[in-house]
Amino acid sequence: MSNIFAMVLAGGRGTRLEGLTARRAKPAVPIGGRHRIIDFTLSNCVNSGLAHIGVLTQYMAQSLTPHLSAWNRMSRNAEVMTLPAGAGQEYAGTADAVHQNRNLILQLSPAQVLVLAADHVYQMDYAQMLQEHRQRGAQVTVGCIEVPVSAARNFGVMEVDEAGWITAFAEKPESPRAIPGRPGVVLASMGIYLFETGFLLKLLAEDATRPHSVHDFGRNVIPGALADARAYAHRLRYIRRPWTDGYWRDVGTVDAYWETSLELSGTSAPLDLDDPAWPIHSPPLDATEQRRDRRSDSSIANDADVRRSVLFPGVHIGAGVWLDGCIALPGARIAAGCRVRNAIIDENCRLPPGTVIGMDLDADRRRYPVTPNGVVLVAQ
Ligand code: ADQ
Ligand code: ADP
Repeated sequence: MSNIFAMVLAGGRGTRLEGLTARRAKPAVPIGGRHRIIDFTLSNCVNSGLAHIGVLTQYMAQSLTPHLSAWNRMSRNAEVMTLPAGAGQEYAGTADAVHQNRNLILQLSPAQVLVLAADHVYQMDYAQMLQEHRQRGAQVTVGCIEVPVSAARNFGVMEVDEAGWITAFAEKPESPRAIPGRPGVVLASMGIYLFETGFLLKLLAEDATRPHSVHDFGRNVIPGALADARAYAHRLRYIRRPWTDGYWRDVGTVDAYWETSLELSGTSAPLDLDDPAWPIHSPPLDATEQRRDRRSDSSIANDADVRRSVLFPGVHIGAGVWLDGCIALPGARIAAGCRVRNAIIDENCRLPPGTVIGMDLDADRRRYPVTPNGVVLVAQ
């Protein structure tokens, strides 16, 4: 694994997360009580034994930089490099972001480059992906998972032959083809790609000069490569149960973020973030900011009633508060007598005494964004 360079794409804008990404990049959004979204991908990298990890940042890069430096200090066996888009030289798309770092790739001269997204919740051993990639003699291997056809328009959808070779790839198709014999189910790309290095550099050089390309892996590079490439589909499996399909969530919308957060905190959580075989690591959340604001630890009044909720460090819950289905991000303050259902309270937001949220969504809509599933977002 030490001969692979992992390039983590962390520069996307994440507009569908609305207020949660107004002041931070999507990969920097806190999740799971003490992590940020990017911690899943970075933990998968170090747990898989990768030694060289580059994180490509752009939108709100400053919201990620201290966290990435802390990651670099924390990781003994891996180097975590921050690779920001250069001044005046924006990354035009995911493929362009990698292309602009081609000199670093040449300098490190890895055998393979693993291109990863920074905004997914999952546990994955990339060594298994490499093993399959090598055994098959693939030039590129794409991580994939089955999803219901209703979700297909958010993803790249692939078709594969019996041996697992990719025969077709459509980015966010309107009318995707189901897996043969599995009506209602399609094979979705996880947006993660393992490339032979020379093959990647050749594809990127071709894409850079192709007219009308938006320089995106899913839209341009992967579909364009299929005609004459050996492209293989690798299925995500559970770390401890490799015979079953793994858990993977794209937390790109407020609803998906809310649902995934509650799923992870429930008694039958689909992932064990403290699994000794595959822990999700994180530098202390907001180590630097906490020092600056002198934020103390959390406090919850004795008579507060908190159900199905995720409370981050530094959250204060006042007397008589009732919470159900709430995510309170670091430093949120919920004053006495508030009653809040199905809501996200962003970092450092304050709810004044007696605030009622989630009981009358029409009233809530006048003050806050409310998602299609009825989750209320209280952001700054
Ligand atoms: P999308 O979900 O649309 O599709 P995209 O917006 O391309 O994903 O972002 C992928 C990753 O790249 C994210 O981590 C994002 O932060 C980052 N990124 C985006 N633009 C960037 C830039 N200019 N510089 C650096 N990083 C950038 C992709 C694939 C689909 C696949 C889904 C799975 O295109 O085929 O199904 O991911 O979620
Ligand atoms: P159950 O035991 O079935 O959860 P509860 O009496 O706790 O019954 O809740 C009944 C309904 O009232 C649920 O929809 C719950 O979310 C809501 N509810 C409970 N307590 C409060 C409260 N203090 N303020 C607003 N709604 C509440």
